[in-house]
Amino acid sequence: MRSSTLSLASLALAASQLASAQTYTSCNPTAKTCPSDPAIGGTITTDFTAGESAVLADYTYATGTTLTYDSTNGGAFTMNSASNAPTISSNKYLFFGKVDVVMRAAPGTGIVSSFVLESDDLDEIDWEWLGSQADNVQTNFFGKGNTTTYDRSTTVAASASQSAFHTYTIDWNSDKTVWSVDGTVVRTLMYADAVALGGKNYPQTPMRVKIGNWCGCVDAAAAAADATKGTCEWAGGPTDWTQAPFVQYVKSVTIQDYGCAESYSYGDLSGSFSSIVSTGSCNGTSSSSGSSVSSSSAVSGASTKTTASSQSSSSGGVFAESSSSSSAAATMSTATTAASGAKTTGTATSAGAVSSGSGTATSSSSTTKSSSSSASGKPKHKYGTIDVVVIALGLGLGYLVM
Ligand SMILES: *[C@@H]1O[C@H](CO)[C@@H](O)[C@H](O)[C@H]1NC(C)=O
Ligand SMILES: CC(=O)N[C@H]1CO[C@H](CO)[C@@H](O)[C@@H]1O
Repeated sequence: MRSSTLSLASLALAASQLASAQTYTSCNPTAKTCPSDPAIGGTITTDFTAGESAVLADYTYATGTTLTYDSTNGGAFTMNSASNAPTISSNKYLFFGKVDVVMRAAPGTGIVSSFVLESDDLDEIDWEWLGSQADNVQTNFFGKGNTTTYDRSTTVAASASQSAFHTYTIDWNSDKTVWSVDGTVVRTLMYADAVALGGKNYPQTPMRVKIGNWCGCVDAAAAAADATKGTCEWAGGPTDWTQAPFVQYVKSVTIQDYGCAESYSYGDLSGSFSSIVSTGSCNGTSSSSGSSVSSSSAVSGASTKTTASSQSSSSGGVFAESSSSSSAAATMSTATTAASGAKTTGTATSAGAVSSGSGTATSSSSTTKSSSSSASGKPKHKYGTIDVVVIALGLGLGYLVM
């Protein structure tokens, strides 16, 4: 298979498709009826220092992903070459909730460590660490796959993120989303913020957690190609693979689902949080129902269905690969976005990942808001098309390189 069938044009097309939908979703609930999402319905803490079996109880490896584990640093997401993009996705979803990850970002110019919440209709909330910026981390979000602008991202302080473990938290509610580093709030996005289009592009549908390490700029050729140039700029430039491996370590992840259900489904095609139906009673490992969401409506019976209409708004964020963004400060460049899909498959080269980018800004606190939205999608239960696209892109890029 190699590239014989791929032309530059098709590559460009693949890249642009990835760009506009960072991650791919196998069934977009705003386009048609899709299978319901299994709910976390409680709190799960995954101890990556306990090894693979503990992780595989709660997460699934993307195709081509291999992680190694040690009792001190936890799970290692290793980038040795452009063909690596180790990524895992939680098996279940949260519908508003709080997520904490204790991790150490990967070094390396062009390398991007990511921790993202993604929904089936491409709402997304992100943390992204650029290997070229050891003391910063970027926040971002997308609503319904809208990647028309890249002004939603902010860059905030995360000192020595590549040598020290920090706890990065996303507290996602219907009225606002709050990003914190070691308990210090670094960004608050309100549902009604202009950058979230007054709620229209605010992340508000059931999400799952995706963690991955990928390369936003595999080499000089990627830095020069139109399809990947923007992402390369955002990522800081081409990766020097002689410095590999570039490792992102994840020690633990705690997901608290504010919803209380066995599954979540879309009651209509609106993609609105108020359309989400919670079915079944929650039976998480720990309970907690935090705030909003469906807890109020929490259902208890087995097949009861409740709509989360009680929530009022939500907040959202974005996922990783995709976009990048600028930061508060202002820089934004536009770039292309990339594909988060890249992360999804191991096979994919990270080159695919183009994200867009820009930004350099930094700020630390903030509430920046940006406006656009877009979301990302992600493969839900399977990686069909995206894999094909990513693989095609990877092969194509490989071909180009050679
Ligand atoms: C996408 O975002 C842009 C920029 O914020 C906005 O102008 C546009 O209306 C949005 N499109 C949709 C379909 O929400
Ligand atoms: C949190 C919660 O509701 N846990 C329940 C899950 O189901 C078992 C068995 O029915 C109960 O014993 C738990 O209390």
